[in-house]
Amino acid sequence: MAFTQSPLPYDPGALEAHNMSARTFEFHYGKHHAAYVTNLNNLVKDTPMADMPIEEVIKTSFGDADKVGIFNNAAQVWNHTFFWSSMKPDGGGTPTGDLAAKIDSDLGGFDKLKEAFKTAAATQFGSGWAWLVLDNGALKVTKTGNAENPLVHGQTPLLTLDVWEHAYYVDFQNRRPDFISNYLDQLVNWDFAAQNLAACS
Ligand code: MN3
Repeated sequence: MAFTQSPLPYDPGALEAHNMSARTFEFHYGKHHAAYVTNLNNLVKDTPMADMPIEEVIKTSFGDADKVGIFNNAAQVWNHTFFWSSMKPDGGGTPTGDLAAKIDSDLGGFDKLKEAFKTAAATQFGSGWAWLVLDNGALKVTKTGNAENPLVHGQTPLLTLDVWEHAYYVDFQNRRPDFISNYLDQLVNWDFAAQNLAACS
């Protein structure tokens, strides 16, 4: 059974008005994400990992020197699928309900969360990801390098932003801080984060 690339949750041109172009999706979804799926399938072919849920492949291969390639590709497949759902057309705005209340109690409010997220995303040196996670029942903003993700640290991801250069170079060139602000202002899908939080309770 081969791993497959999840369909985008919206049209590849759906975020054009919010500064993420169809051209970005042509490469980021159509080339980068697709290549991770192809690579993963080639690496696990005819091994027990080919039949594991992808989360198990990620957790099992993490930290295993012989399985670095499997980990990198499996995690990147998962991370990108999660990233597409972390955005939506007409995103941005403010969280509501239980998520908003938890942001207030755990992180000191929405403005503090935004600042922490901007800092994490901007200071991830080189390639990686910024995350909002649930860690031992509390919200936390984190960053990871390359393909690493919160699953391998026992955390539950609620939201992510890809800060690999390929994620923003087409639309923002070298201006990562502008890409981060645009994500928070116009793209982020707080409903997705709220659903992921609700699934934990
Ligand atoms: Mn990427």
